[in-house]
Amino acid sequence: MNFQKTSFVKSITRLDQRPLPELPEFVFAGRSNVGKSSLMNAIFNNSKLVKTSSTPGKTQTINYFLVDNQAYFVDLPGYGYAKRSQKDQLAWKQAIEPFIEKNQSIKMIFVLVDIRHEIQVLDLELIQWLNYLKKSYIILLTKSDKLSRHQARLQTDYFIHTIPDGTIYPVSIKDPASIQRLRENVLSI
Ligand SMILES: Nc1nc2c(ncn2[C@@H]2O[C@H](COP(=O)(O)OP(=O)(O)OP(=O)(O)O)[C@@H](O)[C@H]2O)c(=O)[nH]1
Ligand SMILES: [Mg+2]
Repeated sequence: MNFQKTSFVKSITRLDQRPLPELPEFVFAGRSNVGKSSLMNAIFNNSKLVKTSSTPGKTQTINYFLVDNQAYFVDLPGYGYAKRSQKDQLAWKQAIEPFIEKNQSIKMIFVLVDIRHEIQVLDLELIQWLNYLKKSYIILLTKSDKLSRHQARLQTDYFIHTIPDGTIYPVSIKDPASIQRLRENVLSI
Protein backbone atom coordinates (compact mmCIF):
# COMPACT_ATOMS: atom_id res chain seq x y z
CA MET A 1 0.00 0.00 0.00
CA ASN A 2 1.20 3.46 -0.79
CA PHE A 3 0.53 5.32 2.48
CA GLN A 4 1.27 8.67 0.85
CA LYS A 5 -2.01 8.24 -1.05
CA THR A 6 -4.27 8.68 1.93
CA SER A 7 -7.27 10.92 2.24
CA PHE A 8 -9.95 11.57 4.83
CA VAL A 9 -13.29 10.13 3.75
CA LYS A 10 -15.94 10.45 6.41
CA SER A 11 -16.79 10.65 10.11
CA ILE A 12 -19.56 8.37 11.27
CA THR A 13 -21.24 7.30 14.49
CA ARG A 14 -22.91 4.08 13.30
CA LEU A 15 -21.81 1.20 11.10
CA ASP A 16 -24.61 1.75 8.57
CA GLN A 17 -23.13 5.17 7.72
CA ARG A 18 -19.78 3.85 6.60
CA PRO A 19 -18.40 4.69 3.18
CA LEU A 20 -18.81 2.53 0.08
CA PRO A 21 -17.39 0.49 -1.50
CA GLU A 22 -16.61 -1.79 1.41
CA LEU A 23 -12.87 -2.39 1.65
CA PRO A 24 -10.68 -4.13 4.25
CA GLU A 25 -10.53 -2.02 7.41
CA PHE A 26 -7.63 -1.51 9.82
CA VAL A 27 -9.08 -0.19 13.07
CA PHE A 28 -7.21 1.69 15.82
CA ALA A 29 -8.60 1.22 19.32
CA GLY A 30 -7.39 2.00 22.83
CA ARG A 31 -7.63 4.36 25.76
CA SER A 32 -7.93 8.10 25.28
CA ASN A 33 -4.55 9.73 24.73
CA VAL A 34 -2.71 6.45 24.08
CA GLY A 35 -1.68 7.72 20.64
CA LYS A 36 -4.11 6.21 18.10
CA SER A 37 -4.45 9.28 15.89
CA SER A 38 -0.73 10.12 16.14
CA LEU A 39 0.25 6.60 15.10
CA MET A 40 -1.98 6.79 12.05
CA ASN A 41 -0.30 10.06 11.05
CA ALA A 42 3.10 8.42 11.51
CA ILE A 43 2.10 5.52 9.26
CA PHE A 44 0.78 7.98 6.66
CA ASN A 45 3.89 10.12 7.09
CA ASN A 46 1.58 13.11 7.32
CA SER A 47 1.52 14.93 10.64
CA LYS A 48 -1.75 16.78 10.04
CA LEU A 49 -4.16 14.35 8.39
CA VAL A 50 -5.56 12.85 11.60
CA LYS A 51 -6.48 15.25 14.39
CA THR A 52 -4.50 14.69 17.58
CA SER A 53 -4.31 16.43 20.94
CA SER A 54 -2.39 16.32 24.20
CA THR A 55 -5.80 16.50 25.94
CA PRO A 56 -7.56 13.12 26.15
CA GLY A 57 -10.88 12.75 24.37
CA LYS A 58 -9.90 14.45 21.10
CA THR A 59 -11.40 11.89 18.72
CA GLN A 60 -15.17 11.72 19.21
CA THR A 61 -16.38 10.07 16.03
CA ILE A 62 -15.40 7.03 13.96
CA ASN A 63 -13.14 8.49 11.27
CA TYR A 64 -12.47 6.80 7.93
CA PHE A 65 -9.33 7.34 5.88
CA LEU A 66 -8.87 5.75 2.45
CA VAL A 67 -5.37 4.42 1.78
CA ASP A 68 -4.27 3.91 -1.80
CA ASN A 69 -7.83 2.98 -2.86
CA GLN A 70 -7.23 -0.37 -1.18
CA ALA A 71 -8.16 -0.16 2.48
CA TYR A 72 -9.71 2.03 5.12
CA PHE A 73 -7.88 3.08 8.25
CA VAL A 74 -10.37 3.78 11.00
CA ASP A 75 -9.63 6.04 13.97
CA LEU A 76 -11.87 5.35 16.96
CA PRO A 77 -12.64 7.55 19.95
CA GLY A 78 -10.70 6.46 23.04
CA TYR A 79 -12.18 4.83 26.10
CA GLY A 80 -11.44 5.15 29.79
CA TYR A 81 -11.03 8.89 30.02
CA ALA A 82 -11.50 9.40 33.75
CA LYS A 83 -12.92 12.91 33.53
CA ARG A 84 -15.63 11.89 31.14
CA SER A 85 -19.05 11.25 32.60
CA GLN A 86 -20.46 7.77 33.08
CA LYS A 87 -22.96 8.64 30.39
CA ASP A 88 -20.17 9.24 27.86
CA GLN A 89 -18.45 5.99 28.81
CA LEU A 90 -21.72 4.21 28.16
CA ALA A 91 -21.97 5.97 24.81
CA TRP A 92 -18.59 4.47 23.83
CA LYS A 93 -19.84 1.00 24.66
CA GLN A 94 -23.10 1.54 22.82
CA ALA A 95 -21.51 3.03 19.71
CA ILE A 96 -18.17 1.28 19.35
CA GLU A 97 -19.00 -2.24 20.48
CA PRO A 98 -21.66 -2.83 17.83
CA PHE A 99 -19.39 -1.15 15.26
CA ILE A 100 -16.67 -3.73 15.95
CA GLU A 101 -18.94 -6.70 16.52
CA LYS A 102 -21.02 -6.35 13.36
CA ASN A 103 -18.29 -5.10 11.07
CA GLN A 104 -17.24 -8.01 8.87
CA SER A 105 -14.83 -5.85 6.86
CA ILE A 106 -12.37 -5.49 9.73
CA LYS A 107 -9.09 -7.06 8.69
CA MET A 108 -7.14 -6.10 11.80
CA ILE A 109 -7.77 -4.23 15.03
CA PHE A 110 -4.81 -2.50 16.60
CA VAL A 111 -5.23 -2.34 20.35
CA LEU A 112 -2.94 0.43 21.53
CA VAL A 113 -1.63 0.28 25.09
CA ASP A 114 0.81 2.71 26.73
CA ILE A 115 4.07 0.80 27.20
CA ARG A 116 4.83 2.61 30.46
CA HIS A 117 1.96 1.29 32.55
CA GLU A 118 0.56 -1.98 33.74
CA ILE A 119 -2.24 -3.37 31.63
CA GLN A 120 -5.55 -1.76 32.60
CA VAL A 121 -8.85 -3.53 33.20
CA LEU A 122 -10.55 -1.84 30.23
CA ASP A 123 -7.75 -2.96 27.89
CA LEU A 124 -7.97 -6.53 29.14
CA GLU A 125 -11.74 -6.47 28.75
CA LEU A 126 -11.39 -5.32 25.14
CA ILE A 127 -8.79 -8.02 24.39
CA GLN A 128 -10.90 -10.76 25.96
CA TRP A 129 -13.95 -9.57 24.07
CA LEU A 130 -12.02 -9.59 20.76
CA ASN A 131 -10.86 -13.15 21.54
CA TYR A 132 -14.47 -14.12 22.18
CA LEU A 133 -15.57 -12.57 18.87
CA LYS A 134 -12.61 -14.20 17.09
CA LYS A 135 -11.54 -10.86 15.64
CA SER A 136 -7.92 -10.47 14.53
CA TYR A 137 -6.00 -8.01 16.65
CA ILE A 138 -2.46 -6.93 17.41
CA ILE A 139 -1.35 -5.13 20.54
CA LEU A 140 0.83 -2.10 19.96
CA LEU A 141 2.76 -0.76 22.93
CA THR A 142 2.89 2.99 22.30
CA LYS A 143 5.28 5.77 23.33
CA SER A 144 8.26 3.43 23.66
CA ASP A 145 10.53 6.47 23.26
CA LYS A 146 9.52 7.49 26.77
CA LEU A 147 11.42 4.53 28.23
CA SER A 148 15.05 3.50 28.03
CA ARG A 149 15.76 0.59 25.71
CA HIS A 150 16.18 -1.66 28.72
CA GLN A 151 12.93 -0.55 30.35
CA ALA A 152 11.08 -0.90 27.05
CA ARG A 153 12.38 -4.48 26.74
CA LEU A 154 11.24 -5.29 30.30
CA GLN A 155 7.80 -3.82 29.69
CA THR A 156 7.44 -5.68 26.38
CA ASP A 157 8.31 -8.93 28.18
CA TYR A 158 5.77 -8.09 30.87
CA PHE A 159 3.02 -7.62 28.25
CA ILE A 160 4.02 -10.82 26.40
CA HIS A 161 3.81 -12.66 29.71
CA THR A 162 0.49 -11.07 30.67
CA ILE A 163 -1.20 -11.55 27.28
CA PRO A 164 0.27 -14.86 26.13
CA ASP A 165 -1.83 -15.36 22.97
CA GLY A 166 -1.38 -11.83 21.65
CA THR A 167 0.95 -10.52 18.99
CA ILE A 168 2.73 -7.56 20.53
CA TYR A 169 4.85 -4.81 18.97
CA PRO A 170 6.44 -1.80 20.69
CA VAL A 171 6.06 1.38 18.62
CA SER A 172 6.87 5.06 18.82
CA ILE A 173 6.01 7.88 16.48
CA LYS A 174 9.54 9.13 17.20
CA ASP A 175 11.14 5.89 16.02
CA PRO A 176 10.77 5.68 12.23
CA ALA A 177 12.12 2.11 12.23
CA SER A 178 9.22 0.93 14.42
CA ILE A 179 6.73 2.56 12.05
CA GLN A 180 8.39 1.02 9.01
CA ARG A 181 8.29 -2.40 10.66
CA LEU A 182 4.57 -1.96 11.22
CA ARG A 183 4.01 -0.94 7.59
CA GLU A 184 5.96 -3.91 6.25
CA ASN A 185 4.98 -6.70 8.63
CA VAL A 186 1.42 -5.92 9.47
CA LEU A 187 -0.07 -3.63 6.92
CA SER A 188 1.09 -5.20 3.69
CA ILE A 189 -1.99 -6.59 1.99
N1 LIG B 1 6.47 10.76 23.13
C1 LIG B 1 5.45 10.28 22.40
N2 LIG B 1 4.26 10.91 22.43
C2 LIG B 1 3.24 10.40 21.69
C3 LIG B 1 3.39 9.21 20.92
N3 LIG B 1 2.21 8.95 20.32
C4 LIG B 1 1.35 9.92 20.72
N4 LIG B 1 1.96 10.81 21.54
C5 LIG B 1 1.35 11.99 22.17
O1 LIG B 1 0.24 11.57 22.94
C6 LIG B 1 -0.81 12.55 22.91
C7 LIG B 1 -2.12 11.91 22.49
O2 LIG B 1 -2.03 11.50 21.15
P1 LIG B 1 -3.33 11.21 20.26
O3 LIG B 1 -2.82 10.57 19.01
O4 LIG B 1 -4.18 12.42 20.10
O5 LIG B 1 -4.08 10.13 21.16
P2 LIG B 1 -5.46 9.35 20.86
O6 LIG B 1 -5.27 7.95 21.33
O7 LIG B 1 -5.88 9.55 19.45
O8 LIG B 1 -6.45 10.10 21.87
P3 LIG B 1 -8.08 10.28 21.79
O9 LIG B 1 -8.41 10.81 20.43
O10 LIG B 1 -8.35 11.24 22.89
O11 LIG B 1 -8.67 8.94 22.06
C8 LIG B 1 -0.32 13.64 21.96
O12 LIG B 1 0.22 14.68 22.74
C9 LIG B 1 0.75 12.96 21.15
O13 LIG B 1 1.75 13.84 20.66
C10 LIG B 1 4.69 8.56 20.91
O14 LIG B 1 4.93 7.51 20.28
N5 LIG B 1 5.66 9.15 21.67
MG1 LIG C 1 -7.55 10.36 18.64
